Amino acid sequence: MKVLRQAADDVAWEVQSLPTDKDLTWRRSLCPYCGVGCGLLVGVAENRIKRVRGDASHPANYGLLCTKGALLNQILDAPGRLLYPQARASLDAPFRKTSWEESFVTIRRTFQRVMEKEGPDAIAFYISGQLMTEDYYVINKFAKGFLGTNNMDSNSRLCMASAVAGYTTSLGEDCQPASYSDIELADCFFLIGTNTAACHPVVFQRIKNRKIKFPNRIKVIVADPRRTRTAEIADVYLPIRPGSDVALLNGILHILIEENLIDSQLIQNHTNGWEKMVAVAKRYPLEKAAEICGVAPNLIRKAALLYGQASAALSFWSMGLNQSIHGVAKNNSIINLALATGNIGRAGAGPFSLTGQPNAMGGRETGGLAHLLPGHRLITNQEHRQTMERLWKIPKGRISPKPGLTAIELFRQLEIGKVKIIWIIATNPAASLPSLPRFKTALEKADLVICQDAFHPTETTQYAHLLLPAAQWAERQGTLTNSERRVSLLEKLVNPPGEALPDWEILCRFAKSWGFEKHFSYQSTEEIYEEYKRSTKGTRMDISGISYERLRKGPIQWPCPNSDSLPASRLFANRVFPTADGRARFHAWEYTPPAEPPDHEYPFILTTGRIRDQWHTMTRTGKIETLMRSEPSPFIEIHPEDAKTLALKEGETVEIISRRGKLQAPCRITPDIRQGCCFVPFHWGSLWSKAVVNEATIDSFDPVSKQPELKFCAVKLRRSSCD
Ligand SMILES: Nc1nc2c(c(=O)[nH]1)N[C@H]1C(S)=C(S)[C@@H](COP(=O)(O)OP(=O)(O)OC[C@H]3O[C@@H](n4cnc5c(=O)[nH]c(N)nc54)[C@H](O)[C@@H]3O)O[C@H]1N2
Ligand SMILES: Nc1nc2c(c(=O)[nH]1)N[C@H]1C(S)=C(S)[C@@H](COP(=O)(O)OP(=O)(O)OC[C@H]3O[C@@H](n4cnc5c(=O)[nH]c(N)nc54)[C@H](O)[C@@H]3O)O[C@H]1N2
Ligand code: SF4
Ligand SMILES: [Mo]
Repeated sequence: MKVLRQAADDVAWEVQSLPTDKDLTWRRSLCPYCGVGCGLLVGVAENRIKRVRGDASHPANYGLLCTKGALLNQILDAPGRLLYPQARASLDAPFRKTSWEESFVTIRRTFQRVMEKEGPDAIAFYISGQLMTEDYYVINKFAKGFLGTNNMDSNSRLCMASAVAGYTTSLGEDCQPASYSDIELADCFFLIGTNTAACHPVVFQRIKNRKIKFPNRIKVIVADPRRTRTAEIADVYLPIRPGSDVALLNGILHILIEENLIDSQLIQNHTNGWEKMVAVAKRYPLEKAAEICGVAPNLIRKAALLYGQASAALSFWSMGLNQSIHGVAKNNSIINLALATGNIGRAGAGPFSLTGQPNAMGGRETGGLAHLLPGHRLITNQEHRQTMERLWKIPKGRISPKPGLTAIELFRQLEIGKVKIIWIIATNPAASLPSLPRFKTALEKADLVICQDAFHPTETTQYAHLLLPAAQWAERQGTLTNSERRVSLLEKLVNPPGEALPDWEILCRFAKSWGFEKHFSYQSTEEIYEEYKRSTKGTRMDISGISYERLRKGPIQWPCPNSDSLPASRLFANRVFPTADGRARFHAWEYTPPAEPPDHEYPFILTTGRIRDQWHTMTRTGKIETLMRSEPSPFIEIHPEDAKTLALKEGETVEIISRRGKLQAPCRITPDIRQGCCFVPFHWGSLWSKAVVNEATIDSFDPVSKQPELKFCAVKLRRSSCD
């Protein structure tokens, strides 16, 4: 085996021929963590994954992997696997082992009792962007088509909802226009609200490689209140005040208009709303934008000129834009820049929202949010509902026309007793939701909490009456779609432990026990995929041409309507957009303040996010020693001036108090964060430490996308007395 390992900062880059170890069988797989969707080669022996390498032939990563992906072999045997169903009558009773059949009887009885009295909308599913497309499809079908409730939302509401709404309102549909291959064709990168180096390390490495290769020609702009490692490759770093992105983007557009760096042809022939856009942008002259954002005017000007003068610019963003009560406005505003400068539908250009979870995109495709149906269809559209009713072979009018409760709404309804049952699948809300004190109480009020997870305990299993053991990653088969619309097939390579089952199978077994044998008797994930595929026929995200057989030869991007068609790697090359008149829309937004601006009593801004070596609530990565080494414990980042005012020394424990709750974390004093702001990673839940940042965060959400403001709330800080 030939392995060339280049020492890179965050990734091991391997150029390789297929391994031929004697004692291992090497198979292709896919990383189950982030939306980069890296291809893997895994070495299997005796029903165990022994080794993991990057797949040099996968176009998302060409063999690159980050630390989390490289250590995946350890997650299947990580401590705390949930091995069999467990039940208890009340939250203070111990769990006892039960059977699948008995579990289904419990669920059925409680469902029936609640439905008789309150109707199906007293039941809710809270699912995850880490499920596979086939799981998503059957859960959606069961809830919306058979149980009769649209209360089926996903943690993607906390993650991608603003991007979905942003693309839909600006471009006409939730279609990410560019591809990763555009990275090697772009000459300007605008990274805003994304810590790409930590969260999409392989994408970052590709950008960095390009910058290293052409250091003068390639320009990088980074806008983030924290100078993360992403900013290390920046020509211009904009340390903006949290929440001020709309002012920044309007200010940049203002300069582009002044300097005539706009694509008048595209604007005139293929967009609507330009006049209003110009009027709004004019209200953001450089000095005003700079003042709102809290950065030097010349930096904004420089960024605008780099972006505007580039021959092809790619903008990347993620949670710094999405997780905001202005998430949709921020998304529209970054897309406005791409439309105004013609950076869409051509090589090296595009407004590129980075998806967080491995199948966040697949969830959107299968209608895995409370307002959606498969194939980018809408619950509120009668024709869309009828198409799905025909496909699901259910009576006309069966799907409720009322959009279901979105994540935060759902937990608020649980709080007031309107929702009685919640079935939680592949997500850990008792650690990842904002305003935890209130939502933990809400969970305690439920008649039945079902937690379907690969691990126990988690912060959420503590609130469950019923635990259902799920197979994870290579223990099951299915498809995933990454950020660039690329569908990959993940094969089952080992057997799940104990009685654990794939998520789709749990739902299908339950649906059959409920009496829907005819509609849920799938023999394989391929059969589910083929049914789902039919729902995409003729849509913009047509995957009719993508079969399991074809995917076994390699991953494929949508749209791909025919089995002999080559998929389009770039959308909107003809500048025709999926709106009624074929034109994209400028949506002009004014800057407005966040939900909870700092004040005299709570003078600091708390922002939250991720670190490179942990995945979310640590149920997997927290159990891998090598990954724990780089950041063994949580921390709060604060600026040296603020530390001075608070008389804090490095490492001292700080109490962080908001209007909702409090936490404690040792302080890390660094000039890399804006003065007046502090940052705490959200990985450490209550099973791990006292630094549970979601005890303090706020559950206000964007009025359109319903995505909560996880990146901004007001707090006060003080030296902890228990230090
Ligand atoms: N290592 C690792 N990688 C992951 C994950 C993980 O848990 N760990 N999770 C995956 C998932 S699901 C997601 S959604 C992605 C998230 O990926 P990212 O969005 O890159 O991650 P975050 O750290 O949440 O936030 C990104 C940055 O937004 C900045 N920010 C905060 N407020 C603002 C603001 O108002 N404006 C701007 N411009 N920036 C702001 C923060 O300082 C932070 O550096 O990562 C994916 N990849
Ligand atoms: N403060 C703050 N809070 C945040 C964020 C933030 O930036 N700041 N980000 C938000 C975002 S973007 C996201 S995506 C969420 C993520 O938050 P969560 O979704 O709550 O986090 P995970 O730890 O990924 O939870 C996944 C769960 O699924 C289990 N699991 C793994 N594989 C499988 C499987 O195949 N089947 C089943 N059934 N279970 C499985 C894992 O053990 C784990 O318990 O957090 C959100 N919360
Ligand atoms: S970049 Fe993302 S998909 Fe690739 S190995 Fe790392 S976590 Fe996995
Ligand atoms: Mo996410």
